[in-house]
Amino acid sequence: SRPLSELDKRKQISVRGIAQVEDVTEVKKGFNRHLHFSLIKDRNVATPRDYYFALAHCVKDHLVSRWIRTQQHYFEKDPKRVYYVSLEFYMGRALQNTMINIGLQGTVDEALYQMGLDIEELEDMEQDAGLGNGGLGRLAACFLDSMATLAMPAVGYGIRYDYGIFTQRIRNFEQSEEPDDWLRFGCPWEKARPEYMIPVNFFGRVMDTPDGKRWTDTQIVYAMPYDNPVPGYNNNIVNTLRLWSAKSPIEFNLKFFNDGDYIQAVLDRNLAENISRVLYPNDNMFEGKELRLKQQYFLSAASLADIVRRYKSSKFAQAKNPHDAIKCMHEKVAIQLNDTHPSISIPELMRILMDDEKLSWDDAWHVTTNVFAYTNHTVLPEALERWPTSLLQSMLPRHLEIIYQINFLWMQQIDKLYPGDFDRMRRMSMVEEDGEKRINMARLSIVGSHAVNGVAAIHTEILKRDLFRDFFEIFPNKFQNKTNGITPRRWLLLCNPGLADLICEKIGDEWPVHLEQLAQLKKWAKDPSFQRAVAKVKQENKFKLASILEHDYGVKINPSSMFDIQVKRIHEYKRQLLNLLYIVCMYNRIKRDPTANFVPRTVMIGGKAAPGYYMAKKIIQLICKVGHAVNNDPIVGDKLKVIYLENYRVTLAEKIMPASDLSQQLSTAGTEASGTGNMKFMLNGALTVGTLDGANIEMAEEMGMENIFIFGMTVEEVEALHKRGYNAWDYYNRNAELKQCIDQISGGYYSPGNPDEFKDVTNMLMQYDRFLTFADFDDYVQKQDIVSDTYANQAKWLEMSIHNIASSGKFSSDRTISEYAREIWGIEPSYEKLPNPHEVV
Ligand code: NBG
Repeated sequence: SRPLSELDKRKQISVRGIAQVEDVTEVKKGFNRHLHFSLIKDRNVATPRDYYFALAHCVKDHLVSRWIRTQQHYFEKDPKRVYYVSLEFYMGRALQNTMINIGLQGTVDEALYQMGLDIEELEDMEQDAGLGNGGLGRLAACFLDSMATLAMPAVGYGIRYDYGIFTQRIRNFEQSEEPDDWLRFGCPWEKARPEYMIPVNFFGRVMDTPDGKRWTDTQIVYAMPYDNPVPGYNNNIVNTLRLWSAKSPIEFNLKFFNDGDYIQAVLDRNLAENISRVLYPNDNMFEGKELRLKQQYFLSAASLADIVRRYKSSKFAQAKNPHDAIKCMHEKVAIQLNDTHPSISIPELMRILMDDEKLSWDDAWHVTTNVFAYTNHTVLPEALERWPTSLLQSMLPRHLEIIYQINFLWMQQIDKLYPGDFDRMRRMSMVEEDGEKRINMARLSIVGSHAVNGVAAIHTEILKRDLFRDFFEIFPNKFQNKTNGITPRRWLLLCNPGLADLICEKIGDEWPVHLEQLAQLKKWAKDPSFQRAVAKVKQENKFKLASILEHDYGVKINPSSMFDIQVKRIHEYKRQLLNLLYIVCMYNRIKRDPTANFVPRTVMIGGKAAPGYYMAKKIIQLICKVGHAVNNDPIVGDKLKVIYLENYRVTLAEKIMPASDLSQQLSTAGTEASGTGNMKFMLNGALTVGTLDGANIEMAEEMGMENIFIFGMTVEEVEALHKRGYNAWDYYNRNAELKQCIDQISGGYYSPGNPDEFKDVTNMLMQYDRFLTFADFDDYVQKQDIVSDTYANQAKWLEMSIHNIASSGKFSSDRTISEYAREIWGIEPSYEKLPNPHEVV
């Protein structure tokens, strides 16, 4: 394989920002200054990591005046603020994104070149900020980028986990987890703000006083804010992502040290700081752990205290008397809840408004419901949060009391609307009484918010017709759709500079902020010379990925094979097993007739399994074992290779998307709320084989059914099949290829010496597959065969690929965020630019 030459790289970057001599000199100076004063090293002893830190500090220097000016600008203008509260922000790396967004990339590249350093080597030293699990956390990160790019006065609030999503290792065909110690060498981007530390209360009891309710005898943990810059693209805006870290109070556990073990008391202070220790690694799965509830309240309480403090010191509030001011907080504050994870914020704001600010229940409720909006990200029942009241009672007694009161009034309302309809009251109550008594956090969030949204059209329809149907009946106007999106900066400009340049040559350089302009590319879809150029970029990206994979895993890849990729968290509903069954099917076909025509494929599957998710881990093991058999079978040669992409994460995605030919999106219709990986592939010119689920449907609408390989049941057909009763045996008996695959797996063909290795997987598929894998098998195989035929016709494939790129404008997170702004938050997106830092205004 042939990586880009030094000249090619420099040529690419030169298109996006010519370096000025003075700027280059300035960057070199800054870099050397940091190497000397911050790293305290000279070039004799500096390591690539030192150079990375020197560069990061130097780039950060270029951010700070923009950051300060942006905050001054917001204070002066005093607009309505938006707060995106999320337990996850899956940010990935910051260096290259920062350089691109502030227009410094060309300059830095030239400076490092002159100093004889390799920028990519330095960039590779940066740890991913892996503070998320998958789509939900990455969506929050894309939204921050878009909000800054659209000059919105937005702040992200999250937790500064000491350990992000675990590092996945594949050992002996199985996943093992390593802690992600991402802060080991420090984070050059963050700024601790100990002066804004906030006390957060836990446990204790509620007292009735003449002055109202008081929550007392609590244990206190401090929330220490760390601010991270979020630069907008080319507009000199820098917003803030504020991440909270748990700090033990000075006196914590030391009050009584004189009558006990002082050393032990000091050691125990760490216990309080465990709150922000580690990200829970579950995707689409609720686990009712006490520490997780502490994290949720810790984030909610610290963020709300901060939000209320900022509001009170705003010009708007300062111009009123304090009591009146607090009553109109919703005019200047919008808070978006990223799923129900931070939904304890709703009773927390009620508590602040009533107990601290002395508002009446009705005034407090008016403010609260107008401040909050709630985004639902899943319909899977096992993911819906239902906290036992016993846990809430001891950890957050005042909040449970408030929730009961909210629910009491809510039930009264239902009783008025539907007198005597007790079954409806049971269905709509926030308090679930069957089995252990629990609080249903989605119902609390719907009632406590003025807007509820799904994340793709089909998903929102399912919310309205199914999951939240009773609620939709009462509040038809509360429910909205906001189809997800991705930032075109990271997911095209940054990760695929070759394609970005090609697009610029055709349609100019405005598309990164006006992605709908990509539609203009349609007129060149059949143009042979444009097709050739697109093909060349794709091939170069494939060479590059192949050489990374060869270097990292020692696998030899046929770079002219179709790169067929499925990367996402491992989950039964995402049906990696369907992909696997077709792999086994292709393998058997090759063995049956090794001389038959075969379009070569390199199938790559990647993704993490939640450490406690047994079936997901089995699926990884099965993929790896099948890969082992296929890859080492001399009859197969380089027609088919199966590669498990270890430790899939934001940074690996940036390398994979530009090199992909085929994107697999196989969820059972009705289960994947949206998907966002699907959009990244499309934007980078991969074709999709997928079901009519989530945003796939809208992608198909945008590009036309002739440019996507859609297969399988619709949501309605899935529902009908569930009603009818699904029987895997019917499909197994009717399809000889399917039968052969299953018989091989269950017979131990891929687990020599241990025939029972995959019994649990085949038993699940045959006896209790909730996701109806076999029902879509036939159609999937037929579509995959068409995919291969199409790939053999490169002109056709490229035409479709260009149509994919050209149709992806809708899936910019700028579009998504503009809709949130106008239809939920009541603010306007803007393309205004702040002046450059050196310009005096
Ligand atoms: C996930 C969905 C995805 C969706 C992302 C972002 C959760 C709970 N949901 O389909 O599974 O794209 O959210 O909305 O993680």
